[in-house]
Amino acid sequence: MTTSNRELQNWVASVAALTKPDRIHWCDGSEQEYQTLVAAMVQDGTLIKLNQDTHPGCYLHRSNPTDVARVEHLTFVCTSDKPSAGPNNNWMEPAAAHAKLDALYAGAMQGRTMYVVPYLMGPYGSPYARAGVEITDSAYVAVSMRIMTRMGAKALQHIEQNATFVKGLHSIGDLNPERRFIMHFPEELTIKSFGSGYGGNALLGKKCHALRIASWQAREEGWLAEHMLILGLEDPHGQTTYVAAAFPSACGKTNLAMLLPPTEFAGWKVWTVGDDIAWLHLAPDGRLWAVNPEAGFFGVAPGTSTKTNANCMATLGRDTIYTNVALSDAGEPWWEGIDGEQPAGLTDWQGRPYQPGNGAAAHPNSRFTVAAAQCPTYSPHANDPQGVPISAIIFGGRRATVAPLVYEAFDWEHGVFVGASCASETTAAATGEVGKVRRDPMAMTPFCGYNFGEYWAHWLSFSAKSEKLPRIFHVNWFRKDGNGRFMWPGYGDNMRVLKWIVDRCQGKGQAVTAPIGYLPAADALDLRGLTIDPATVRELLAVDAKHWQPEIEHVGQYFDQYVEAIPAALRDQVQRLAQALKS
Ligand code: SAT
Ligand code: MN
Repeated sequence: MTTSNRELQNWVASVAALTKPDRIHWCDGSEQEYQTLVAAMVQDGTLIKLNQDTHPGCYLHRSNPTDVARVEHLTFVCTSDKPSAGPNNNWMEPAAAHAKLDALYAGAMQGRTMYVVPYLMGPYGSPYARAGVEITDSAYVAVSMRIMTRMGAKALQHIEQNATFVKGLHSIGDLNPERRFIMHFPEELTIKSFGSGYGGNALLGKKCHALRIASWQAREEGWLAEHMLILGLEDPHGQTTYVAAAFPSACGKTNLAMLLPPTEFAGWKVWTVGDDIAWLHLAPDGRLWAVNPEAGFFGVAPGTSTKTNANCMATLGRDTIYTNVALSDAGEPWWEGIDGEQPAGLTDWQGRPYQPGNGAAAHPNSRFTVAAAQCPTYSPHANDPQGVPISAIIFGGRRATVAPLVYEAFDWEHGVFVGASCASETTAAATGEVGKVRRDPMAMTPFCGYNFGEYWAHWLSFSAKSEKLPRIFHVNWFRKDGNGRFMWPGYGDNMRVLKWIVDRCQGKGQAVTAPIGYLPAADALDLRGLTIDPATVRELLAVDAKHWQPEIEHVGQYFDQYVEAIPAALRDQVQRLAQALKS
């Protein structure tokens, strides 16, 4: 395979001249190609074949132990002027960044195969779909891209017809964390990633293209590229309400996207459109429509079980690549929180006989890579070219205190403020301290490809363009009591909160007005069948000025670092809330 696209030809030739691979392989995305690459990786030990009787088509990959998560401190946005990247990004001058990376790429693919991986983000035939080509020296990346994106010959055809594509160059290098960089050049639609084979650093269609580069393009072109799941809630009359929800990595997006309603919600169905990324466009009807640019799930394994996410467990039954989970004697994948007892004779994620003293058997950020089409609740509209119409946007994070279970913003502008003032406790999805509260606006802190101040202004600009924008909500499933226990059961029971959100979108659901927004009125949440103390429910919905005053002060200080980029409307929101909390 090769291409008639001159720019692509020239780029591949120049990368080959720099990196000096032994072979060049153009990926066609076929099943046969996938099987050939997998067989070669089983041969060389990159993949371990799992028990094919119980887990047909499933494999385990163990990454380098220093390469198990995104590396935010090594991730850069290289715009020609520094303020465009904003205080929310690491910045490097583009020419210096290219020089630094090109020196690392020189000869880096000697003895290796260079894979040319054309891919499409978004449904085939969608006006919103965007193409990219990733050049990589990792067969694991090539096969993962086949699961996560629409990869191969059809994507190349799209490039040949539409000409523009994002250029992503990736080499695992020698996996030395000292020589690891994830660089973005949004003005050149280019990504350069070196020294990591881990998902978010190496599968360039995902965070690098579909969020960092796409968010830049979205601002220029008037749409939104967001770190959001998309789901449809079908009521017993067959009417489906679509919502998009932004939570930081490893805060339950995959679980919410595949939610199984409690038995009290007979007749309700949840449809999964996406679990991580949404591209949102204002349509001629004034509504915001969403497509999921991805075709697969790269989800967190630990904690996934029949109890927490039965649909996900069903999705994972076959044709899944696991990364950094533990391995049982029977050749089956295992992780903390999976169903059943911990089997004897486990091998941990580093390939050692499991010993409690070595930490968890599966890495806390161990992952599965699986085609979305395998999900039993995969929406029949997930491939619709125009996407699905969004009625509600939900922001959230992991907060032991402060944020109540759910509240609704007063209007779009207030909703943008709610999103911009989000915070969450950090997780194992990125290297660094876990459990530390940090501001994470719209769950985009690691993913916005430009200055957050301009990003919020872009969000705010939508209210002038339509009167049919989604309502905006904030949720927090992670409130803890004085003993450090979660107060809300979460998982399937989150349906109770989603139901109130659907009710609000339909002009029903009762609410009371609080300084921070509209909260569910007493009895407005459907808690039938749930054993929960009424005092706990009151506590979950409480807005405590004692907690909110320092919170709003912190938000104000956080906004200060954006100096003149911060929209006046957000400053006004800080003032308004501070006032309202006093009275
Ligand atoms: O590593 S990824 O960015 O792909 C997953 C995540 O952290 O959200
Ligand atoms: Mn994510």
